[in-house]
Amino acid sequence: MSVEKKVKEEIAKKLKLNPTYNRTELARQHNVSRGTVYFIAQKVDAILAPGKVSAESKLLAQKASADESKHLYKAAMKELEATQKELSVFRDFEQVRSLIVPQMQQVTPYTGDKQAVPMLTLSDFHADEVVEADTICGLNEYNLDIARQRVATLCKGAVGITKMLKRESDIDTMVVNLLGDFMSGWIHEELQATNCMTPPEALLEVLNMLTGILQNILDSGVVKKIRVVCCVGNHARITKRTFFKLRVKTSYEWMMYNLMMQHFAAKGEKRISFQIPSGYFNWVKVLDRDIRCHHGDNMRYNGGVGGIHIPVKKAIAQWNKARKAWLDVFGHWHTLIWTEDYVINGSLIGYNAFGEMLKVDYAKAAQSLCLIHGRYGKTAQYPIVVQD
Ligand SMILES: [Mn+2]
Repeated sequence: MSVEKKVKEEIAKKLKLNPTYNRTELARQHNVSRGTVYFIAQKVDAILAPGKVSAESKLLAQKASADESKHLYKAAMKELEATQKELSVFRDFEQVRSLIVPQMQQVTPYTGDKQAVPMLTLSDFHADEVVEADTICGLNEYNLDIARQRVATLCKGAVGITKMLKRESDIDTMVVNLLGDFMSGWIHEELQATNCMTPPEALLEVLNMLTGILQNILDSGVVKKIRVVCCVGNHARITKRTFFKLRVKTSYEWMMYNLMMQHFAAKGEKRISFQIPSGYFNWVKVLDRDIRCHHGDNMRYNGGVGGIHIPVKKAIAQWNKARKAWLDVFGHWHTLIWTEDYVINGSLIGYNAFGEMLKVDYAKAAQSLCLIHGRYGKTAQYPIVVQD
């Protein structure tokens, strides 16, 4: 019920109870004009004593009625004005619209060079290491069970993304970079005390994990061939400090890669080939582009402002003087970063005290898959996030 109606009813009620109620007083009480009161009184009088309406109240009632009509007229005019204004905006828009002619294209499947190679980069599993959630503010938790679950997620992601990429590109080969630190080893006293496996146990676990990943991809039929490019990390070493000249052959990972290669050779598996490293770098040519793969520990970074990019760019510029790479691909920093010139892989272990100490950006555990396109170069880039 509108307030106005309520007020009118209130006045009528008072007049019915006392037909001689002072009209002026009533008007003042309800903050309405005397005319309104007389108008109401006229109606009440008509009910209480038909035929006894005074000339004065008749006149005042007519005035009140006229006032109300005037008020309604003014409101209607105002509304009309607003509507006209709105309409003119639409008229202007119509004029502008006729000036814009969208250039429509015929969207047909791409017919140029569609050759492409998905490049899956795996590194930094640290499968023997344990991350207790409460030591890292609950940001991550890691143990052997979680590592195995993450590997399962990784397989699904790698196969699923490649299937999707095949819808628009001709893909028959996948490059899988195995860039080291799949195990943490006993290189520090702390790891020796806290790891869930000894280095030889870790070696066997990771050997089975990686062989499984490769076999899964082959079995999925998503690619016809896999080229595996291997690099050793800094963690799987058998020496106290990383050897420079003998880096590769003092690493459990070098042994593991050889075992993997022999495993597939013994099975007579022709669809997979291995590039075992002999130094820090392992180069791979993908669709005529030179890619320099390495673990990523040969760069110094101590959490400086500007992030890891400055030392990385400096290192790449120096290495390029010796042999120019189209792209550098490495891990070690546990942070997934894609740029034009380099790809830094994430980790399977995820955020831990190492990341906290390095002050790298927090990120969920992830590995990298990107597409090298014959015509367009490095195009699609997918993080395979393996952490729930
Ligand atoms: Mn490392």
